Amino acid sequence: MEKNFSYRLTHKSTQTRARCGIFTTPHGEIQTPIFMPVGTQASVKGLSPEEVANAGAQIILSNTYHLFLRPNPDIVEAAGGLHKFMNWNKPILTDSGGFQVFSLADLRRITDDGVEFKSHLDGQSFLFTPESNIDVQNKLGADIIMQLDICCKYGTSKEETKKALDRTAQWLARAASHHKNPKQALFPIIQGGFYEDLRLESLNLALPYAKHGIAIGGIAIDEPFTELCRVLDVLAPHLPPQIPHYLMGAGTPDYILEAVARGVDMFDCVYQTRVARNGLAMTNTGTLNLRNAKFRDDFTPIESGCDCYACKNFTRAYIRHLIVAGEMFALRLLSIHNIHFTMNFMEKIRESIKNDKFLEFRAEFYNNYYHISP
Ligand code: PRF
Ligand code: ZN
Repeated sequence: MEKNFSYRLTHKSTQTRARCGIFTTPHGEIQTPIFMPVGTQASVKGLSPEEVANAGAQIILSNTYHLFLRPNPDIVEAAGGLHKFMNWNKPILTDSGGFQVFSLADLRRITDDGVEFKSHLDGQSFLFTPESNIDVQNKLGADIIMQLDICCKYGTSKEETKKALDRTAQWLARAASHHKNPKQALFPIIQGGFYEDLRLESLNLALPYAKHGIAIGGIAIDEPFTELCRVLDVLAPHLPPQIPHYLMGAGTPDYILEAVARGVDMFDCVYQTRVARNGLAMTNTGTLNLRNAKFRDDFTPIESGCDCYACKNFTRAYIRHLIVAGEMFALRLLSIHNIHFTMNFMEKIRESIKNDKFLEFRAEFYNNYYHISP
């Protein structure tokens, strides 16, 4: 019988824990380390699936919380699943919504059974249990689905963090026994905040369920960067090498470089498309704010040598004009460029790992992008 999922490591850095691999899913292969553009509402904001694919995306992320509230999972199921509904034929990952619900703060209540929350749209109350959340993700039909988890904010006490990780582990067991579709890989999520022993405990509780992949949650939120690195350093030696490791909600170049060095294979972030909507372009020499008047008569592309649609066809001056005039085409062009830039950055990371030059690549990138020498 043909296997629905497999992960094949192709290269390992001798300098760091960085690795390259190929993750096979029912909708195709993913080269890791990989960045996943975010399409919260079954759309990468402003772009057609064709544009997202042309920018180099191999897999996108969507959100159970949002699609549960609107249009609702039955509609997506009736459409034939998320892939058909949004006309994206490559792999999709859906996040459980644990993090979105966590962000609602006063609009939620957590019990052993699940999490009760009020819709940010109309205030209506709902309950996600680990089982009902799987039902929703089964209907959406993504290739990779995430367990319902509890994410603590930075600064949460050890006692409360421990309670959240215990519940997260119990919810994992319930999610795993409820999930029956072999065409969807369920990833457990490691929590445990910023406490070394709790992180390792959470990892050990997740391991028996980590068949196809494992995720690290609860970091890359608003903690200092050094704290994120510290948690990754604790986990890195213990992550099972034969499956992909996904760092949830991280995707700026510095986070990617440090996490790849610590063995992380998958990333997602709204940064690329969110900052595009503020006129920001990512380039190899740092970010450019195209609102700036100095670009008024700059008739060069966002980044020379970039072969994205925006750079091949338009100038900084034109895009600045669109931003100032409030034209939505500006955000589309910047989103295309930022996604293309990041996909290309991942490709360069993979190349550097293959040539065993990851550290050299990282040092050079930092030097050019952040103008700092590590
Ligand atoms: N849990 C889930 N999704 C997430 C996170 C998490 O902890 C994070 C934290 N960076 C981003 N997205 N389910
Ligand atoms: Zn470009």
